Amino acid sequence: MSQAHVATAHHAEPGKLDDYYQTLKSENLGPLWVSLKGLVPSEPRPKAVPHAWEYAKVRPRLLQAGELITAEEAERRVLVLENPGLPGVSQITDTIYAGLQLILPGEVAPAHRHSQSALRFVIEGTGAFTAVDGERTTMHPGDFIITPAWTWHDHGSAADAPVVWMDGLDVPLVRFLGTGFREEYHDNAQIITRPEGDSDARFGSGLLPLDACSTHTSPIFNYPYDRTRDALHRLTRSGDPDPRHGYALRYVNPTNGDWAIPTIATSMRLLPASFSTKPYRSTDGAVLVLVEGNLTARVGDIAFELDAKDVLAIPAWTEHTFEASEDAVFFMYSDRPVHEKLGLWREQKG
Ligand code: GTQ
Repeated sequence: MSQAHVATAHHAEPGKLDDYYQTLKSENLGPLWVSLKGLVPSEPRPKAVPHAWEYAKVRPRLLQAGELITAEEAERRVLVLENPGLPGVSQITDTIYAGLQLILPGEVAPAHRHSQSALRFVIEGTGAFTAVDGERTTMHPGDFIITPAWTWHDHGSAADAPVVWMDGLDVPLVRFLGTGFREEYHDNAQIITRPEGDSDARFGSGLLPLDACSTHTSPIFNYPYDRTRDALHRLTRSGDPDPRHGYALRYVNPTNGDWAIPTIATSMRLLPASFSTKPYRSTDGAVLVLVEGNLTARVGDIAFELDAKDVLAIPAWTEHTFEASEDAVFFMYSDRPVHEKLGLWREQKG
């Protein structure tokens, strides 16, 4: 090896190096050797921490909001689930937004549209509706409803009791990319142009209109819980549950086989009574909503006892297991499609 290739250690005087860094800073330059390991980490280091929100504790806070402000005044009367590791940025994980939205009988949450994609997962109550692009769908607990990016949407309620659903949006991702736009509709509620069930008739039965094209977001508006639940229970009659995911089905865009929302993976899972999953982690950070039963979730080194309607944040690349004492059904969503589309998704089976 020639002399020129032999690395030699330079021990600059400490003051000199600091002066040099100050000069670099003033000239909008930075020494990569100081930041390299942080910029290119050996593995993901999410800022989010494992955390659970007990519905029994959040519900009274939502009802309090219902006494203090109307849905119309608030535009969206939502309590944002803020991860303790990410204070003040409205994020439940490093890339996902989650909130619980309350609508009371007779209220309207005015129509608007935005670049962010949204999902609604109904937690409590029947008879509220959301309208998207001229069609309404009535909400039932466990329904998974889609508001595609840049579609007009308003919410209302013909129920006789409070209705609460979870909002899941790709807000942090759109913020990071700087691609967010929003517009208000000229009226509170949009004009209804199609009968309820229209999108289901066209796209929701394993059939497509003859000339249907591939769409970014699934054209199925509402994936009703009774069908999802029935499918999961029928799975249990043949074949064993997956050791890490239990009986698991993903919501699909029927026009192209992709996830139902291009930026958000959504799935529903059933763990049979006394089933425990094997350790698992993946690069996507996830949100879990328990629909039925009880669940012991171990995420990193924290154990959570979840009851129905509780919400759990599972940070990216954090090993977790689930244990069900009775049959448990839970909804999950994550940023997995974005990882997959960019060739970044990884999983590790412990
Ligand atoms: O219902 O349109 O939780 O635009 C956050 C932003 C709900 C909505 C949220 C929104 C909505």
